[in-house]
Amino acid sequence: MAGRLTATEGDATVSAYEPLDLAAVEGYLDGRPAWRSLLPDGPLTVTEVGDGNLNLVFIVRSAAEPERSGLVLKQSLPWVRVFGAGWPLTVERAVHEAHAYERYGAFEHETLPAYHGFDAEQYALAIEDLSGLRVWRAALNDGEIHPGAAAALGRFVARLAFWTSDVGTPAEERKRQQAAAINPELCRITEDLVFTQPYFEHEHNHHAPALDGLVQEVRADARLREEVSVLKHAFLTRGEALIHGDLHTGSVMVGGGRTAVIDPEFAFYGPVAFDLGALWANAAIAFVRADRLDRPAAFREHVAAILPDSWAAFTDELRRLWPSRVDRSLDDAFRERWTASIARDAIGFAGVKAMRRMIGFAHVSDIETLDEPRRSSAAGAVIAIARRLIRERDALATPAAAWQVVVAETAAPTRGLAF
Ligand code: SR1
Ligand code: MG
Repeated sequence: MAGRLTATEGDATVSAYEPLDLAAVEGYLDGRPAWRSLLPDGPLTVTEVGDGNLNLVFIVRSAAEPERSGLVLKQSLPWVRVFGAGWPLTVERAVHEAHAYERYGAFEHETLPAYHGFDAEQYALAIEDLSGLRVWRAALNDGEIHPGAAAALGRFVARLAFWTSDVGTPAEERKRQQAAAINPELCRITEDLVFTQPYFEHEHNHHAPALDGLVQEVRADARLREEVSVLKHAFLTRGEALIHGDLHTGSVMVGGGRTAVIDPEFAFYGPVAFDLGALWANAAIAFVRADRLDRPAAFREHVAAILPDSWAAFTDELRRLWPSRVDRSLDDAFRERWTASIARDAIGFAGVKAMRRMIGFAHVSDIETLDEPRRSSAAGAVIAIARRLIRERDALATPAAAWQVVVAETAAPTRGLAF
């Protein structure tokens, strides 16, 4: 392992914790027979595949049978991986990820990878090796069509909205669950990186020079900032359900007819609309990319269906589950009003989630891998979409109307770019 951390180097609770490295994984598994037994006897191969912003991710396989599916080990680092030790971050995020897999596993049998447990000393969890699947963002970037992914995600969000909220869990138990799932450090990342920093000058932010004028306009738009504050307050205070908290297309794997939701380390009791908004933001970004690359109509239609398909699946599943609710006083009329408010807020959250990927800290490969001038043109279109979704969400009201904004702004000549 890379070296034992003292309490002062990271989190106060991590004195026995050591980040794994390639050479250490095999020995580590020898000390965890339950996980080792999931792999064939004999030598192992270990690859580090973490391509997210935060963690170490190892795929472990049998050296004799490299084609055979192995095991994934995911371990928290005491800092933000893409930034380094200068941005400390609690390793407790692995606890939240493990807890979310466990809680979701009680009711979600469609979209989760097999979960094999958690090592509370090393802040590591073991899940199914999903190497036969691809990260959905990468698949979309390559123009692949994966029918059914959007609907599966809509059902996933409906089930967590139902089973972890007061609708599906008795109120006292729901409050205990909420207390156990409090996730302040990861929420703080979202509060800062999604709702605050993009709207001010901040060292974390970056964008292409051609976007300078547009970005200044965004930061000077008082009405926009007011709406972002309203959305941020909803994120801060509306503990409806144990949401995934980071449900972008990089947290989803697809392939072979399967859709798998991964990386629930941002899970906490928050607004259900935030998960749908994350998905819709990334659908909009993928749609703009597909347009700028002039992808075939069938692919563009596939991307355009992500929002309506996920929404239809969400509402259908919520309605299907409704007769099983534990609080019968929450009636059908409430369900319709709740659903309508989720739609409006999801439109706004889609706006802030799209905006942060253009002008904040963590950008997305959908846009970053485009050549100029396409890259700035695409980013400009996403900024225009995001701004309208945030400002106009109440007037738009329906997901279908929101998608019309995406289509119109994708086709509109991008204004305000300086080449
Ligand atoms: C510092 S972490 C940056 C982003 O990566 C994660 O996927 C979340 O979206 C977070 O905001
Ligand atoms: Mg992630």
